[in-house]
Formats: sequence, C-alpha cells, structure tokens
Amino acid sequence: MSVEVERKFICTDETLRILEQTADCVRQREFHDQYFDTADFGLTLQDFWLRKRKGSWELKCPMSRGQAKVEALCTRYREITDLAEIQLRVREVLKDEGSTPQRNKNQKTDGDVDGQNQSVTSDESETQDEMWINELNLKCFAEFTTIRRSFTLKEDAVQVDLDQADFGYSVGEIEVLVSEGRDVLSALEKIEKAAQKLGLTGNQKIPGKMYIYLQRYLPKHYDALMKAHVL
Ligand code: V4E
Repeated sequence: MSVEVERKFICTDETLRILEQTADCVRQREFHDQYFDTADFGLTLQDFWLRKRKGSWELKCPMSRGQAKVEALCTRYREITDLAEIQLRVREVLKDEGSTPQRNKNQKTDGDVDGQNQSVTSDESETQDEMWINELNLKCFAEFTTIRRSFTLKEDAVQVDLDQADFGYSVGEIEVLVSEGRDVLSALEKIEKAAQKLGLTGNQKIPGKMYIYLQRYLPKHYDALMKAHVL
C-alpha cells in the first residue's frame, strides 16, 4: 500500500516557466472523477474519499495526525486501489460510523431535496460493479473532468501535476509516493526541495479541486466537513 504525500500550489506564469525549463513534461491526460458518499456524509466526515477514475475505484484513507510539519502545507493519505480491500474498508468505516447500510435505490437524500446531490447511477446503468455501491447506499455526490499535465523534476523523482478542472479551477501539486511505513519526513524534504526549485514561497495550504467544488456547489456538505475539521 502506498502513502501519497502532496503539496498543492497555485501555478503562476513564473512557476510554469521554471517548470518547463527544469522538468520533463511526461504527459498530458484527461480523466473524469466521480466521488461517492452516503447521504449523511459517512465517509467524508471521517476523511475517507472514495472515487471512480477511468473505471477504477480508489480510496484515500486518512493517516493519524501528528507531524505538524506535514500538516502545515501538505496532505498525506494512504491510497487503496484493490477493489476487495476498498469494499472491506468502506464497510468498516460505515459500520463504525453507525450507518445501517441497506439496499434502497430510491432513497432520497437531503442533498436531493436541495438539489445539491448529483446522482449519476441509474437502474439502466447498474452493473455488477455498482451493486456494492447501491447496497451501501453510496451516491455520487461530485463529478468533474480534469486535464492534467505531469512533469518529473530531474534528479529528484518528484512528480508535479498541473490540473485544470472543468468547473474553472486550476491547481498544481507536488507529489511523492512512499511505501507504507517508510519515513514520511523524507518525502516532505523532497517536496520542500522541489517547492524551492519552483520558487514557491507561500506558507498557506492551497485548496484542492474537491475543496473548491464543495465550497461552490455543495455548501451543506462543505459546512459539515468544516465543522468536523475535515477540511
Ligand atoms: C484527500 C481529499 C480528497 C480526495 C482528492 O484528493 P486530491 O489529491 O486533491 O485529488 P487529485 O485529483 O489531485 O488526486 P490524485 O490524482 O493526486 O490522486 S478531496 C479532499 N481531500 C482532503 C482534503 C483536506 N482534508 N483538506 C484540504 C484543504 N483539502 C483536501
């Protein structure tokens, strides 16, 4: 299992210039993300982020807090991509949270009432792959498309992504993947070094795409996460 340590940044013209001069542009791709949760935010309130990207399921799981230095500018999450493991973890999280998942495809959520929820699954499109989603009363609450340009910083093996989301938000991220159990601080040092190379001076955490999406389009969900100190 891998741990993703990353720092977001706003990419100015100057940052882009440095990046283009000092890094290899690895590739450009486009992907569509769908994020899922229960109507009472059973996953995200516990900082679990379940999404489907290019037909594959991914779960980002929180790690115990503690290293203030990491939390100041960066985030770190354990990433699970094995579907059986994702299902197991999601079931555990929802059980702990006290949800009683039952198959109920027609259930309306608060979000539906307010027009906030954007469920995309339908009876017609239900496949075997989606049965567990319905069984656990999970709904797609957010979806957007991102154009991503990826760079690799020479020498450091650090990846830098420039994301442009289709709802009008652009953000960069410096990302290092480490194996679970390995020193996260070494990842942090790599990120700091990369940030210096790119001339990033800000000392404020920059919001990611989902943060802005929630703030703009799902205020109730956003408020709940802010109140719970997840965001
Ligand atoms: C972890 C998380 C979310 C999931 C999306 O994570 P992110 O890395 O922003 O998305 P993306 O597309 O860059 O994924 P990648 O391709 O790198 O795997 S949505 C919200 N969070 C948590 C979070 C938080 N706790 N606080 C803040 C300020 N932002 C996000």
